[in-house]
Amino acid sequence: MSEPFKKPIKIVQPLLPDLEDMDQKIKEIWDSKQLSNNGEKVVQLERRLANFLNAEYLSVFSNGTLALQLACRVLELSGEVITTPFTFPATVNALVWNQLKPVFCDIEEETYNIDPDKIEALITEKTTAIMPVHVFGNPCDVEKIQQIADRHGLKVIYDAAHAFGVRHHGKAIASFGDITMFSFHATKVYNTIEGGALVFKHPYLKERADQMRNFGILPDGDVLEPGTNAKLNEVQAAVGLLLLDKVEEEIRRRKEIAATYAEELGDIPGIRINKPVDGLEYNYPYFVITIDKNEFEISRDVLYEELKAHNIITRKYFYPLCSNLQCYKDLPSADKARLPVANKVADSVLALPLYGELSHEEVAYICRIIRESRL
Ligand code: T4K
Repeated sequence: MSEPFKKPIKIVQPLLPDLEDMDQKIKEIWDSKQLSNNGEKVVQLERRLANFLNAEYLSVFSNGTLALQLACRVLELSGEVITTPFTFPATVNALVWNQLKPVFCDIEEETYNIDPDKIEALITEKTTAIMPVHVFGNPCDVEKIQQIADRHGLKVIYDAAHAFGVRHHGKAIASFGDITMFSFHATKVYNTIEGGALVFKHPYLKERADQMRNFGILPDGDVLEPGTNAKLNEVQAAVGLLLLDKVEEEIRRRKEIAATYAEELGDIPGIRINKPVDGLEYNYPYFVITIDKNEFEISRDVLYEELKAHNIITRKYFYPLCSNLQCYKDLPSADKARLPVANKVADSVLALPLYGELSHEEVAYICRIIRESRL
């Protein structure tokens, strides 16, 4: 068996601006003495992001979770919202923070996304929206979901935390649904350290969200609806501006690494690689495999420990499943028998290290340990 790697291989390494470029931006901010509250850099970032993401109406926020919360608020949702259990807790938490009841729908085994064929059975007279997640950047079946929403008069909010820059059959990922949320957390393909954005279908939604991220203050100074503080600051916006020039190169490198992984691991019995769907311009946010314990001979959990013992840090995204968390497990829709695919996937999934600076030596080492672990 191989020796542990000389230094820990992290699952993610944040994309960083060059220090000299950052110095220059900091100097500009210091000179302006405007540190937050819709300063010049935030305005510039919103314009450039709108352009990059093909979005007509876009706003940035201090993180993706608050952005999702505000999306529910500006759409005036109430009652029940159908969502996926196979996601980061932030998705479901955002509903509960708006006094909305999450209703879990099972997922597709191929894409890990919400299964559109199982949504309609969950709709009641209390349902007001669907909140699907483009899991690991793979687009949901947006057409089927929109047809269901139209038939039942429901809103659609996409959690596209992982899907920055993704295009499907030539269409930008944010062109679907009423609102789409992107996360710009440090661990994402593109980041502003902490941050997020909403892309809106209608300008009035952007107008309301812009007020709500600034305490709900209206142009005349009055507050009609109490808002929150979800503003991005100027230093974070500067990071975002600089990283917009680097993100395409980052994605290109990740694509190469993902191809190496696929080549090295593709023929191992019991390993299935989560592949981008057809017709996709993908962003390679994670490299995810699922382990079939019977064929691979050891379980996902044993493989995780084996990799850890060799200084390779992986993540069981998304385990535990949201529907099995203490705070959600007693919901009627959280019953394991109703979510067989999601439970199976959550028990077998493993995200491997993926970032532009991951070296060929590191990828080769990770693949070797995975092969050796079943011997
Ligand atoms: N919806 C979905 C589907 C999401 O996945 C997320 C966030 C959200 C909504 C909410 O968006 P935000 O409010 O976060 O904008 C991480 C991230 O914190 C979280 O943003 C992300 N999803 C989630 C999938 O991953 P953890 O708890 O796994 O993070 P942590 O601290 O364990 O870090 C992961 C690895 O990254 C570690 O190996 C260390 C490394 N790392 C991390 C940071 C922050 C670094 O090397 N440098 C760093 O600065 O949640």
